[in-house]
Amino acid sequence: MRLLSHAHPHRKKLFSQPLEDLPREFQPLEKLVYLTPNMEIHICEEYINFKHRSQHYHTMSEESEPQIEGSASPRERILVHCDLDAFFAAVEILHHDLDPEKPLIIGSDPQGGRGRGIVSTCNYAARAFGIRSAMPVSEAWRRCPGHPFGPGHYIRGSRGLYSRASRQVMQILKEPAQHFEKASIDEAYLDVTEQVNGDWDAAYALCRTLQDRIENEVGLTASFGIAPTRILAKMSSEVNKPKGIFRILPDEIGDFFEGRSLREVPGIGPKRATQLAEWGFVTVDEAYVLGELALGRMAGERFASWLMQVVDGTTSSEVSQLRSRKSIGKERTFSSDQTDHEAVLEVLRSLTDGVLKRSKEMGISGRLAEVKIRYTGFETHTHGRSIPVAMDEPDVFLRLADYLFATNVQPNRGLRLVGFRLGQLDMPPTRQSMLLLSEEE
Ligand code: TTP
Ligand code: MG
Ligand code: MG
Repeated sequence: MRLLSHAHPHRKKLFSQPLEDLPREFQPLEKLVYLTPNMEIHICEEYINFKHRSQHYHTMSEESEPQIEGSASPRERILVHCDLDAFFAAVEILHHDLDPEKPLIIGSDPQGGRGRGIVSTCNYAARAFGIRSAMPVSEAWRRCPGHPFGPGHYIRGSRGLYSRASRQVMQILKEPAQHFEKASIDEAYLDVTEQVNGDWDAAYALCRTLQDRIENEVGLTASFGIAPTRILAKMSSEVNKPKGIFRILPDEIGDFFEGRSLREVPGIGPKRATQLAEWGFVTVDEAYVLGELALGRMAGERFASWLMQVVDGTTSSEVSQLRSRKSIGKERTFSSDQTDHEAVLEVLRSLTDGVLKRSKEMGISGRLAEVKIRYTGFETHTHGRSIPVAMDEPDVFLRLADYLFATNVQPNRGLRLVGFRLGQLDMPPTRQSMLLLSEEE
């Protein structure tokens, strides 16, 4: 139902190839839309941001898109994007009870300014020195040296802490949302349209509540964006950072882009922005008023079409776990290399079981079973097998894991790690797909 709304009625030209230069998240779905003689619209949609492509077909008649009075139209979803503020740094401050007013930089070892790695992130006090994520750590040191030369506090960071904090936050965000999607370690999308009954003020109040809960229960500050599409929600969460909430109503999108730098649009990288600036286009509205045709001549048709859709508010508003996930996996590293393969197989079984439990919780199924084996000396092999339809039945994957391990493990070799991964993810299995499989057995 909702998918139809993504097919812009005035723009029949559809993507046939992914926009290579956009980050995965914002690559539009590859779509083929065609009309049948009885005016049915067929949408063939390919989730191009998956490693293993899977196709979904949707069929619906054109009249079946009613405008329901009093509630949001199918096109008008209310999406929330939440992004934690200076995430890694905030977790370290909380964990080590550090002074948030002192510049804290998380990243590779600065080695007194000679370090060759990069900055992961830094707190807002460090940002005042001009330090940013992905900056060479030597440059960060130059701007704000560490002890004993300056006030900078440099930490390598501890992933485990961040994952734990992330899980706590996601648990809070998941609660009220019918559609929830963890997009990265510190951000998530929520479709709250139904929960707030299409009311944008209620959505704002909900974000305030979530923001307070994250602060009180986890001790971290978060920023929220509320808007009708994913990309707009993501851009909004940046606007009032830190600890901000910003909302773009559907009729405010044009105003929002007025004077806003093209560089602020996720998906427009420095290369593209520089190219556009050379032609004299620095802001989104300057590029937009050119029109799709003229902009397309200069910057490429796919880019032009995409940018028009961003400003028209017709890019994706789909919130689904599947968008950000390629696979679900678990692995175990042994403290000493194992020669008892039977015992390792038992571990593999319990990991597989854990993965399938997790996928059930998330409402996700998969087609690919993959077993990973690392031998003494770090030599790593993965062995995979696909089934014809996506499933989330533990028994099916336990048998596949057994089979893949037994037929591939090299006898008499020490094992250092074993893992299981469920790939080629899809929505939960339909009754039909279950039937198909049982017929094959
Ligand atoms: P971001 O949300 O991009 O940044 P942030 O949370 O640190 O700051 P902001 O307040 O602007 O949201 O990234 C989340 C975490 O991901 C960040 O804390 C550290 C990590 N990260 C890296 O390790 N390398 C990077 O280049 C970036 C951008 C982030
Ligand atoms: Mg963040
Ligand atoms: Mg983030």
